[in-house]
Amino acid sequence: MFKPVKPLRKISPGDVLLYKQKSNVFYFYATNTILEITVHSDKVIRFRYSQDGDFHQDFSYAVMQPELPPLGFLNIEENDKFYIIYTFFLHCYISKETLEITIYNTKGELVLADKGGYSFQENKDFGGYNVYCKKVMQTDENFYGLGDKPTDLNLKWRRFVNWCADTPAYSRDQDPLYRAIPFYMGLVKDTAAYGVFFDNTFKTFFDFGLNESDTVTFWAEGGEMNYYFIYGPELLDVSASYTCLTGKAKLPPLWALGFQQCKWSYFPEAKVKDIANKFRKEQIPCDAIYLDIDYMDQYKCFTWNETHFPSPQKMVAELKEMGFKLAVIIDPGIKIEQGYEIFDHGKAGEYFCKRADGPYMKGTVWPGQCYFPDFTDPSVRIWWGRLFAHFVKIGIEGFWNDMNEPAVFETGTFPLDVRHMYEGLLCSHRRAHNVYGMQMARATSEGLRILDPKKRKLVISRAGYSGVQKYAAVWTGDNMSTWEHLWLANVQCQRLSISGLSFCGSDVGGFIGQPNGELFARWVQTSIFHPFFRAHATSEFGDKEPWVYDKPLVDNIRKFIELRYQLLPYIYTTFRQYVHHGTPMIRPLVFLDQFSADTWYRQDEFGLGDLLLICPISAEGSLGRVLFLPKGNWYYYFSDQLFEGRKEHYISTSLHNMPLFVKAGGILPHWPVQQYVDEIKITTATLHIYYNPAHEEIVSELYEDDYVGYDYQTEDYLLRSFSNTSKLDSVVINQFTEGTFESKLFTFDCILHGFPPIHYIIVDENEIKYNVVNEQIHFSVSQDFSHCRIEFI
Ligand code: MIG
Repeated sequence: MFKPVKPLRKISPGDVLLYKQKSNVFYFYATNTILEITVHSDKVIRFRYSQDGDFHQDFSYAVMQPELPPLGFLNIEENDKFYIIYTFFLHCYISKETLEITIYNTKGELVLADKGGYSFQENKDFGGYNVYCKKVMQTDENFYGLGDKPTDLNLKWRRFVNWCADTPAYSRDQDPLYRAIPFYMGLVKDTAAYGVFFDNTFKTFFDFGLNESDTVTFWAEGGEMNYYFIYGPELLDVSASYTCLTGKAKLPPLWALGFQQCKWSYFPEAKVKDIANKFRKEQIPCDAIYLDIDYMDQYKCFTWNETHFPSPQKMVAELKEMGFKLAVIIDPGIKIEQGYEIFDHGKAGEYFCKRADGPYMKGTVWPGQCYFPDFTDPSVRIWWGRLFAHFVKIGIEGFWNDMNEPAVFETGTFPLDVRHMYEGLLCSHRRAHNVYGMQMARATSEGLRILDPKKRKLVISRAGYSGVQKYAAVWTGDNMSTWEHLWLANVQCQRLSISGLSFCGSDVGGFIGQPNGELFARWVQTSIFHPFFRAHATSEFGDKEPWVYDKPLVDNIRKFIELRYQLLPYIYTTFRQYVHHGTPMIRPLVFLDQFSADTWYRQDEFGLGDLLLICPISAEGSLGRVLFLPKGNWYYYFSDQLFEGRKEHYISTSLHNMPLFVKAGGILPHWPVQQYVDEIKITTATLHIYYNPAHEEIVSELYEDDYVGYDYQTEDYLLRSFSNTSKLDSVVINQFTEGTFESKLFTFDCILHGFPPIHYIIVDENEIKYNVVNEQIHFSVSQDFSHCRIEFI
């Protein structure tokens, strides 16, 4: 009568029967599986498995135009047990008996080995297979990555799921959150770091030794086992290669690196102006103000509430006068309402998602009952992109994509039977869910580029899949005004950054709740080092703008926002390095010094670019803290005291300073304080030059372009490299430049830090004068100097 259901068996590939090679692609035919191995570069190898004799059509939203170095060396050999693929850096063994993969570097160190490796299990409910991959977790192996998980930086002994979710007021260790970034990095002891990018958009899982110790498993509820192995050997290289594989970001307009003020919601227009005036009156630098959903007419996308905003164009122009950009929110849900133009067009064009049997996907969000565009359809993206024409015409420059997990009030997200175009591949929401938000951001970003090809815009997105960095910046979502969330913001931004998403930040001050002044000030201090720097909050808990606190706190907050503006040339240069090389802007300590085991579990300290090391204070009433500095020597920014790296130090801090260090030998540019990025024509930048007691050469960069357009993509930029060679008796600085952009700078004011007493200074053959100000040496050089020698007494 009642038959017990047999649990479905996982099937393994079996013996290899034969193999074929087509240039850099290999096919291994085993009893139950075909394995395709593509050697993309000497460090990047793709593994793809199929069990029905053919592969799915090859397509990826993440990997579109990978920019990898050309393959240098490729060879295959075999013995009785293995096929062995050789590249310049790797030896990849494929077992003839089990199809298991084992990868060594050329030093013979084991980097990544299958433990059982690939297996699959039929998915009786939906068809296809659940696909699994099991790897050895080596002794002393540690794990990093996976996007926005609000959990300890090192992922060891934990399990995670990737399924974009609207998760307001999330808590520590909650999983999943808004993004799906199925990419992790492993660090085997200190020597060999690698990455695994599991390019599968279904719900994916990662287990780092929780289920079975000594084992890492990743699996998906559909699609193919399709992953890229990325070799380092340094973590920084792995992260950079992953970014080059899944798509580099573009440079944002410079204003988007300034301070931004948001609230749910500023309205009516008078309130917006009031906020703008307040910033200027308080002399707190700020570049952008945001409008949340209440600017719309009944929350209908691409409309205005005419009572609250009778003349948006005039308002944008007036804000512009004052040096503010305006950013507006856009949600994906389109209100079902005949006569509402967007709805009518969307319906006529068949742009909305449908359920399995034909009805529209209907769900309630802010406007009430809505339909939702299918952003996986190219024609929908084109339609959507054009809808921004009015915003662009009236001068809006920031576009904030929210609710794109997609979020639905009643059901959390779409039911799984919803259909998607998926670039013609036609699939259910099971496959399209994790890319929905990313494709909305893409539609926005590509549309804006067409509408205004000369001027960069800011696009931010809440949801995203691997590669979303091509289209948008991200923020960590609906956090809370607590000290724990300040700590989480630090860890989440480090993790996002190493997962390809450097342009990230948190809602400064916390979205939900009322921070006291100390918490707000510490949040600002942390976030001036996050590429996306925006205060945001619900209105529920009263005002949270920087000026609502006591005067000493306001002064403190102002001082640190001013520091952000002084550091803009450095942050912009670091952004350019990310855009150009894929290197993460924010770097966890282990990325700065993986050779020191002390860094493997540390998570408070982080680097911003090549020269700065920050350790935020995230405890109430803190008077100081212990921190660990990576290799090298480091100057405390506020006193020039020199600290030795690879050691723990106790740093005492009042609210007026925070652990901020500059790398010895670094040349750190500063601009004067501005109230917004284009306020003054900057013709002089300050170069803070740090003596290097270790006497090796340190190269620092300074990058300039027009800060708004795209000409930088065709050589119209200026990249300066300053090489600083500190010796016992002198320091020599040489400047080299690249690119055709004509600098707006005339001079550099140089300030020396940590130098022995000076005898004389020679710049391009001439001895020059210097001044002593507050016991520091100051001197000026022309911006095009090429050689500077500082002789000691
Ligand atoms: O259901 O637009 O994360 O930043 O202020 C909440 C209102 C919708 C969530 C976003 C938040 C935004 C809010 N939104």
